[in-house]
Amino acid sequence: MARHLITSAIPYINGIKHLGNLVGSQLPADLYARFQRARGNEVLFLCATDEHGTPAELAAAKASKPVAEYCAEMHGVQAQIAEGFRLSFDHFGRSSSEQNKKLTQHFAGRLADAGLIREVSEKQVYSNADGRFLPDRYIEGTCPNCGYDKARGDQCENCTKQLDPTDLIDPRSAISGSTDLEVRETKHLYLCQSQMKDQLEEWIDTREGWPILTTSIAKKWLTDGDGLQDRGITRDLAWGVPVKKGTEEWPGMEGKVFYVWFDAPIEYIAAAQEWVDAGKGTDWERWWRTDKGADDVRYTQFMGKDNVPFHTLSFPATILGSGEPWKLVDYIKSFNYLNYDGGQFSTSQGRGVFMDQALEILPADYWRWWLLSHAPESSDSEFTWENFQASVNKDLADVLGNFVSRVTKFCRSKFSEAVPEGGAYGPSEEALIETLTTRIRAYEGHMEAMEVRKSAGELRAIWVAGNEYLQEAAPWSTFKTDPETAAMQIRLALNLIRLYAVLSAPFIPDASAQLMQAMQTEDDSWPDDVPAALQVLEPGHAFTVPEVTFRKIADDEREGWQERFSGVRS
Ligand code: B3M
Ligand code: ZN
Repeated sequence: MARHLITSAIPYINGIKHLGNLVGSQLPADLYARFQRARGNEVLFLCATDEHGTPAELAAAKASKPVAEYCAEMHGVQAQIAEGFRLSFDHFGRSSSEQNKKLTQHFAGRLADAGLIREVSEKQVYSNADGRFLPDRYIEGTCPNCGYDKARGDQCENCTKQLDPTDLIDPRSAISGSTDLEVRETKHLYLCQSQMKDQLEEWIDTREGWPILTTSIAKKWLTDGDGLQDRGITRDLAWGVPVKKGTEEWPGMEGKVFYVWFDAPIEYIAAAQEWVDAGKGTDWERWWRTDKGADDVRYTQFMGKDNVPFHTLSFPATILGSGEPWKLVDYIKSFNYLNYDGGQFSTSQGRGVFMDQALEILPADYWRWWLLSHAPESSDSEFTWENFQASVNKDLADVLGNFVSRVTKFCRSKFSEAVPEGGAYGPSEEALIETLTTRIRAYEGHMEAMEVRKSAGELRAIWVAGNEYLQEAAPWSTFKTDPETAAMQIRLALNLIRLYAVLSAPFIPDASAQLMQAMQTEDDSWPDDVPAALQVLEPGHAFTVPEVTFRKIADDEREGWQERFSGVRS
């Protein structure tokens, strides 16, 4: 049994995420976690809310709430929506936890002891109108790298370049819009990433089979311009992890907090501690400490491409620099962007479909299927309502749903609500089993490789194979002349429904559970042996005809949604 540690990038606390966020990290991570569990492997799947820094402060101010209260509330909201999408986290933590605070301060202390942190007296932007320093996202302006005019002080959304607020051209305050800014002196801590350049580069060069999207972004920041830059890891903010050297005060750093991107990835570790402290697990170190058994763990991270620099460079620099035996990531699966109907999904502009809205319209499985089967892997992809309607109607309703309904209803009307006996499988059944075996092995290979679209394509082909068989075997005609053979065909088809439920569960868990229940079985063992898997439901085994598994989306309904989601969310 293999052991898989799986983390999804932790979503910012500042509001409900849109479908583009979902498909870029949490949803494919869930697919992989469910698949690994289904294969009988041990999985620890962690996520959390990213609660510090300017995004949280800004959102709380907008909601007129104290930031701690705002975060607690929004964590609850995000946790509930995650459940609605059936994201099967073993724990959904909070980066503002006590565990993360301690761990973050611990790492800072270790890095300081290793000589990897230096104090810098620097000039920072101060807003006279707002009466405060303006770090990160409090400043907007034009990106010096690509010219994008809405770049933020920490990163340009357009070209992914990590920025410092003072890099921006024509800066303005994101709080008040004021351009009455001046530069003042303040002291901050820098992580000496440049000292670790060779170590990081060697580590990245020796990662096998990493996606190009991941390594190319990492290499770019290692080698572009002057190479890897030291990063400021503290901020003049009130909300965050107070700057300390382990458990000691840090002279000169009073009233400052760590930069949100310093403590956020450390939450991956803290979430495992939270999981134990919440009584859900017993030993977090065997997942995270290579001296305590984590050597055999395979650690996979899921994220959007804009998060890659932090996960390939900054976080590994923290881990390696600590000199302690922490587990490093084994594989980073990164995603491009999902666009919305001719433009971008945008949280700040309220453009697109947000997770809560999606669930108001249709159950999670419809969204999971569409999003995963159109995951932005090799390039950006686009959500359109037409495509969503077409995929749902075809793949889910016509292919899978229809198969289930025809088979169960036919059996009930011609035989009974129990698996009929019939004779032995003939040549067309053997041929189907062979096709299915080949396809199921391919499906496993794609899932193992986290090729999300290819996996969906293979699963769809597995559903189609059953439909084609049914169409050809035509038990409804066979029945008239040879009920014995029709019985055998239906026995196979009912077994296929169970097999589909098992194979499809990582994609569409609710529908799979419904089918398992209709087939009145709890045997969800993975079909390592396909012929055997198609004998699990024995003659006489009772089943029920399930309610509609997937319904079709009508044109007027689709038009209504198109209209409703054409503007911006207020
Ligand atoms: N919260 C950014 C994002 O949600 C950030 C990820 C942190 S992962 C440690 O895209
Ligand atoms: Zn840019």
